[in-house]
Amino acid sequence: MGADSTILDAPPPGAAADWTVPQAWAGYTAEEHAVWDHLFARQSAMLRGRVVPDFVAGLDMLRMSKPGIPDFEELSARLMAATGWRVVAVPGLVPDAIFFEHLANRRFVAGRFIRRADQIDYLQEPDVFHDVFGHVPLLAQPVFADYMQAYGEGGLRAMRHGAIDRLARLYWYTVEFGLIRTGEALSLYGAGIVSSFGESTFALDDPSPHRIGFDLKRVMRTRYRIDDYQQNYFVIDSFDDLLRQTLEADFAPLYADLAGAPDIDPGILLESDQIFSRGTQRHT
Ligand code: HBI
Ligand code: FE
Repeated sequence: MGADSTILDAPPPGAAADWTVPQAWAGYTAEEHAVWDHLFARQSAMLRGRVVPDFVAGLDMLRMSKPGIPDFEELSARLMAATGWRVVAVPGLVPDAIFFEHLANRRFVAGRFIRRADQIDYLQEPDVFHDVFGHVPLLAQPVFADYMQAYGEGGLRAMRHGAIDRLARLYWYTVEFGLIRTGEALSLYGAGIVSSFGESTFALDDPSPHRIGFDLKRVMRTRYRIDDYQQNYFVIDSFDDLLRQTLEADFAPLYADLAGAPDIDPGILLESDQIFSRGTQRHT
């Protein structure tokens, strides 16, 4: 996820200048592969009928149901053929500029470590299950793949405008915790949701959170919490619409506009919101 826990300012020993490390796939233990298999089976069952069909298509196309932690080389070869993206290993959270630079060049950075069996449901730093199971399937979807690259380019521009916080909110409420309309119903697509057992039902079915139509400026003004389920989720119409809304935005005037606008706390509804469901906010 995009949290800012422990980011070093220089690549640690063994990492390249762009912070990448070898995945060292042959070094995973049988226990580590078993943790992946357990999480994979549990999430695939949970997501049936809840996740956007493009996600399932991505899992299939990338042959991700093959047992064990995926080998990034093999995964990248399939992904490259689909959309020109690759998956590269990093030691943990990397600085924003490095993160954006990779995305802008169609490289998705993924942690290589996997949570321990006693940490199945909660961990602070993104591991290979979150990063690869959560994020990679949709990178095989051409429009979403373009959106991720545009986000990386937008990040590099946002750094020059001192607007990283705004952009991080966009990432949070789309790439990590986004919902999407599928006909009359809503489906999951955010990686933070689809890689979480608890949040994959909470985000879709619980009466507590608000579900609000996606609006770029609204999202960029909304704070988020990193320590619990979200109090509001934003719903996009389609990946085309998400890409169009963000690509069409001319970032300099957008950030100038937002400079005077107050932040919005999670859990708050505005007059102008398109409300899909008004939450009880019981779970806070
Ligand atoms: N590094 N490895 C990794 N993964 C992330 O998701 C990540 C990161 N560094 C910065 C970051 N995310 C975010 O803070 C940016 O989206 C703003
Ligand atoms: Fe993430």
